Amino acid sequence: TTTESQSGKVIITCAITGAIHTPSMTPYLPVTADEIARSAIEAAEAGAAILHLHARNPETGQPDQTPEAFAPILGRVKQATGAVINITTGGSPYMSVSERAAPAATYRPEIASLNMGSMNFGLYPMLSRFTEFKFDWERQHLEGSRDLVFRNSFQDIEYVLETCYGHGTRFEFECYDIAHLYNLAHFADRGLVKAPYFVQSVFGLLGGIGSHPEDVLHMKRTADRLFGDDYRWSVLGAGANQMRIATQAVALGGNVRVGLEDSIWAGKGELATSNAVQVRKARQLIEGLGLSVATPDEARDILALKG
Ligand code: KMH
Ligand code: ZN
Repeated sequence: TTTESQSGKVIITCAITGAIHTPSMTPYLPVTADEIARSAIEAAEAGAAILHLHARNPETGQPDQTPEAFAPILGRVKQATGAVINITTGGSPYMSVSERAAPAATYRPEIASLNMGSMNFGLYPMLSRFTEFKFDWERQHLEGSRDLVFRNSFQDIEYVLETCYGHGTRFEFECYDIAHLYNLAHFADRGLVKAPYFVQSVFGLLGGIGSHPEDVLHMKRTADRLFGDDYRWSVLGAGANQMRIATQAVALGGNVRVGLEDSIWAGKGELATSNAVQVRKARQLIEGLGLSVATPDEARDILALKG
């Protein structure tokens, strides 16, 4: 099982800024390269073995997927930490797949994310909570999601695999629904991906699977059946469900992803003041369950990364 193969070590991934949340939602969202790098370094110091990175335009806070936007972030983070770098190929659902793959293809990180299926991507429910926006793009970003398909066709997935695989980059397979596990199994059957698969199950995004404990169990049971010992499981709960989902998954032998990309909260109605705050919470729950947090090198071992 996944529990035995990890010998009690749990990998914390921290997703620093992403493309879901916007600057007006929280003053703690890192936006400039300097803020993103500092926040990532703090997260690594708090126990995150893997840093999942996006970049933003420093003036507007809009997601920026140009390789140039990543350069200063990567430089600083690599200099200050030994953490595993994970570059997004999801970018934002408003971008084309070639735009999305460019930073990972350019910088050849140990890990790149790979989104395993197309889906609706409903961010508009956040309009009921957040009403004041400093920039026009923020409201459009939420409103536009009523008619937004996050496109990850089979051809798109192959494109990302082709542009990144030759560099020894391995993948965080983002699975937002059960079908996405079957899509991964399909690529495994075709020999286009190699075990151990790092499966990141995403719960509670509108358009994907829900965040009920039964959803979490169903995801794990299906992955167990499809991949057996050939996968390592990690979970992320979007929004306020983050820690409840993390707790259930860690108890089941899984790894966890936290960070302001997926949730801006530290408790009910309480904004997380940093990424490190959430990493510390994850560490507490892991240690509270009698397990320990994997170092970056232990994570490299568990996930068979190039190092
Ligand atoms: N924001 C997450 C729900 C990516 O960057 O490839 C998924 C994600 C996508 O991290
Ligand atoms: Zn991401």
